[in-house]
Amino acid sequence: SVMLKTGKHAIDENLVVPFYQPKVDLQTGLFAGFEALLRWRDRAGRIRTPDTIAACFEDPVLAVELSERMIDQVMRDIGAWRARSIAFGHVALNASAAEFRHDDFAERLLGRLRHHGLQPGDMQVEVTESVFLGRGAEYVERALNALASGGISIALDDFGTGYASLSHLKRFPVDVIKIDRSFVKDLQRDENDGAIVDAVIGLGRSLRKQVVAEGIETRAQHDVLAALGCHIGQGYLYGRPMPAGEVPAAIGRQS
Ligand code: G
Ligand code: G
Ligand code: NA
Ligand code: MN
Repeated sequence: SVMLKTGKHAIDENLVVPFYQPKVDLQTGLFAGFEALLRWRDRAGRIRTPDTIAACFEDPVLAVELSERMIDQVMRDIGAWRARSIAFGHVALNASAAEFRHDDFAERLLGRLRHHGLQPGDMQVEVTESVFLGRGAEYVERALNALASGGISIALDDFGTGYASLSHLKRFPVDVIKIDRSFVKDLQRDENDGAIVDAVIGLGRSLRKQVVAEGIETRAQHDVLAALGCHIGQGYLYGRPMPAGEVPAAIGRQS
């Protein structure tokens, strides 16, 4: 298909460009870390978003090649920030079900981390509940436990939109719950969204997991989430995904 060809082009030409979106501590207002979001440069030099190569994330071969390019570039960026003592906190990396299904995902990531001389605390891995579908739960458990025992924290992304989330929180070493932005969008108008967000924050508190709210675009959304005790916020209100080169200045500006 055209999409797979396009994705192959991005991989072959090494055109994967991670962008970084800040994650903000809702109590202090300071950056707690960043989420790495894949971007790629097309033949005309334009920066494109993953929806233009989404099918590649489902192709077992291309997904791994894309993720390897992404992981190495992210680790080079982190290495450069570390060398300049830039306090970036951590970088959260998205892992698709296809790449996660490879037997050696955790070992590969930990190996790249050592290769680049980074600390496990520099990184977090975000998975959606789709990783729990398909292959056996024992397999997912093994992979997540390997990441966790290597010191890499794990976030459950798009929480509330998947299936059977509560048993996953109990069984797997999940450190962070990311409330899907569909629940944040109408927080002002929709009482049900408020109740759901409140319940998830309470769940996080009881289970001792950090709660991140995604898609915060307005000060009013921020105020509600901060008042409810949500730990971390992410969204256009605090910053759009930016190239690595803009991260040090963005960190400098906030203090
Ligand atoms: O950055 P944007 O909002 O356009 O991202 C669109 C989707 O692509 C999101 O679901 C996001 O999780 C996913 N995505 C972004 N970067 C990566 C990546 O490096 N790996 C994987 N597997 N998914 C990514
Ligand atoms: O699936 P995941 O949660 O990883 O997707 C993150 C996506 O959400 C990225 O494509 C990112 O660009 C997008 N995003 C980040 N902040 C906001 C926001 O405030 N509003 C909207 N609509 N999208 C956002
Ligand atoms: Na994500
Ligand atoms: Mn998400």
